[in-house]
Amino acid sequence: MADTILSAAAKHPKPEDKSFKYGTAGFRMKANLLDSVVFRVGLVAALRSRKLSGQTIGVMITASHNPPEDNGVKLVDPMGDMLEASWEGYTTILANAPDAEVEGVYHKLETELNINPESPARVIYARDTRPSGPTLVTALVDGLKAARAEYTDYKLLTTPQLHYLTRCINTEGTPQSYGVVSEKGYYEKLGAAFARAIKGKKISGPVIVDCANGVGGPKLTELLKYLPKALEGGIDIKVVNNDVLRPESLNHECGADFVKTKQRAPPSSKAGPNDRCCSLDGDADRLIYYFTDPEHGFRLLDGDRIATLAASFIGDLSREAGLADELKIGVVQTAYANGASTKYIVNGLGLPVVCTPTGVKHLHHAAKNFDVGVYFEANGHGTVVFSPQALKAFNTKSPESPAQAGALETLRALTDLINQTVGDALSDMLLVETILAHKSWTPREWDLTYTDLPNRLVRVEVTDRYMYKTTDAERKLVEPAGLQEQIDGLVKKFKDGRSFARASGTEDALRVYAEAATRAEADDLASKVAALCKQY
Ligand code: G16
Repeated sequence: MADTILSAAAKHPKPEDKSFKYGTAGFRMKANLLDSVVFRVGLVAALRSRKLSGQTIGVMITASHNPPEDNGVKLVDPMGDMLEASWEGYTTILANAPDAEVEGVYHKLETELNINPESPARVIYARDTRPSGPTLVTALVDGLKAARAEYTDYKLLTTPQLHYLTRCINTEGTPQSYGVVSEKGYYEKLGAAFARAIKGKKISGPVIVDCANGVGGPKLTELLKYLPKALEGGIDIKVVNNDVLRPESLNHECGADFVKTKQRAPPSSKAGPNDRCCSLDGDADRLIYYFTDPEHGFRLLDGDRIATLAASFIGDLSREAGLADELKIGVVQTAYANGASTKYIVNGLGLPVVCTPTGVKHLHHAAKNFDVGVYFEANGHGTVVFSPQALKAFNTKSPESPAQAGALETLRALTDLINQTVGDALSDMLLVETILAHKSWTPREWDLTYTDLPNRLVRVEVTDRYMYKTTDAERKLVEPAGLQEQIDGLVKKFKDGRSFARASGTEDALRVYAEAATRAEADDLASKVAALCKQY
C-alpha cells in the first residue's frame, strides 16, 4: 500500500531552522538541503493538476546557471508557462510546514482552493545533469505517489524541452496543438522550422557553441541530426564544453553566466578572431553570443542584442508582409538592460519598451500584451511570443507579391522555430543564425547597430539578502531606509551613471549593477555602490 502523506513526509524530513521561498526560478540552494522541498513540490504539482481538472503539470529539477553542488526545482503550468504567481505562495507554505503538519496543510489547501481530491492528477518531470538529480527525483516521486498522481519521467532534458512537452501534452488533439509529445518531436519541429526559415539564404562559416558542460551539450548533439547540414546549405555547429561526465565542470569557467558576468570568453576557448561563438547555461535556457574583434578585443552580444536583433527583423518582416498596421510589436526588458539598448529600441526601431522585475515569469506575462512580444533579460534568457491574432494574420493574409509571400512564409517558420513557452537557448540560437543569414551579417555588423554603455554586475555577499526590498521594477531600494538616497548621491557623480541593487532570487547574495560613460567609471561606480550596500 502507498505511504500516506504523513508517513512519506517523515522519510523526507525538513531541515530544522531552515526556511524556504519559491524565488525567481523556483527553489534553489545547496542540493543536500532540497530533499524535503522536492517531496513537497510533488504534492503541490498533484494539487495544481487536480485544480486544473487533470491538466498535466511539469516539474523541472535544475539549478541552471548555479554551481554543480546546488540544485533546484520549479513547476511548469499547463501551457508551458511558469507557475501562476498565487501558487508560489501555496508552495512556499507547504515547503515550510513541519513534517508532522504536511498532511494537514495539504488537505487545508485542498479545501481552501476547492480542489476535488477525486480529480485526476498528472505530472511530468525531468532533470539536468547534476549528480544530485536522481536522489531528488526519488523524493519527488514519493510526493507524487503519496498524492496519488500519475507521472511520467522524461529523465534528462533541457528546461525548455520540459516546457515544450508540458504544452504539447495539454494541447494534443486540439486546434492549438503545439507539437508531437516527445523529445524527438521537439527536434523535428525545430529542424523543419529552421530549414524553412533559412531557405534560399546562406549561413556564413561555423558557429562555436559552448554548452557549459551541461545538459544542452548532448541535446544539441541530438538536434544536429535534424538540422540541414552546412554542405546542403544548412548550418555548421561546433559543440564545445560538452563534458557531462565530470560534474564539477558544469558552468565552471564556461557557459552563458560566466561569459556575461566576466565579459570574456571561457578560458578554454580556442576561437580565432571574428569567429562566431555562443554560450548556453547549465539547463540551456540562456544564450549569449560573442566574438573577438582584432581591433577592439572581446565583444559581447547579450540578451539585449538578441532582443534588438529579433525585434528589428520581425518588425521588418511584418512591414514587408503588409501587416505593420495590424500588429503591435513591443520589447520587454528588466533593469539590467543596457541603457543604450533601450534607447536604440525606442529611437532607432521606434518600438515601445516595458520594464519588469527580474524573472522570466514577469517578462513573459508583459510580453503577452503585444501581438509580437519580444522579451529578453540581458543575461540571455528570453524568447518571442505571438498573439492568436498575429498567428492568424500570418496564416490567413493573402500575399500581393512574391516578396510578401516570402515574408509571410518566414514569419510562419519563425512561429514554429521560436519556443513560445519559455526562453530556449537552442531555439534562440537557430533564430539568431536565421536572422544573421537573412541580413548577410557577421557578428561585427550586429555589434555595430548601437554602442553599449560600459557596465559592471557584481555579486555582493551580505548577511541577510531579504532585508533589501525594491520598487519600480527593482530599480529603487525602499529598504534599508536611506540606502537608495546614498546610491543616488553616488550615481550623480558619474557621467551617464545608473546603478541599482537587488537581492538575487536564486543565490544567497545581493546583485549590484552599474553603468557609466567609461569602463573605469562603471567599475568604480559598481564597487562604490557594493561597498555602500555592505555597510547596512
Ligand atoms: C533564473 C531566472 C532568470 C533570472 C536568473 C537570475 O535564471 O529564470 O529570470 O534572471 O535566474 O536571477 P536572480 O538575479 O534573481 O538570481 P536561470 O537561468 O538560473 O534559471
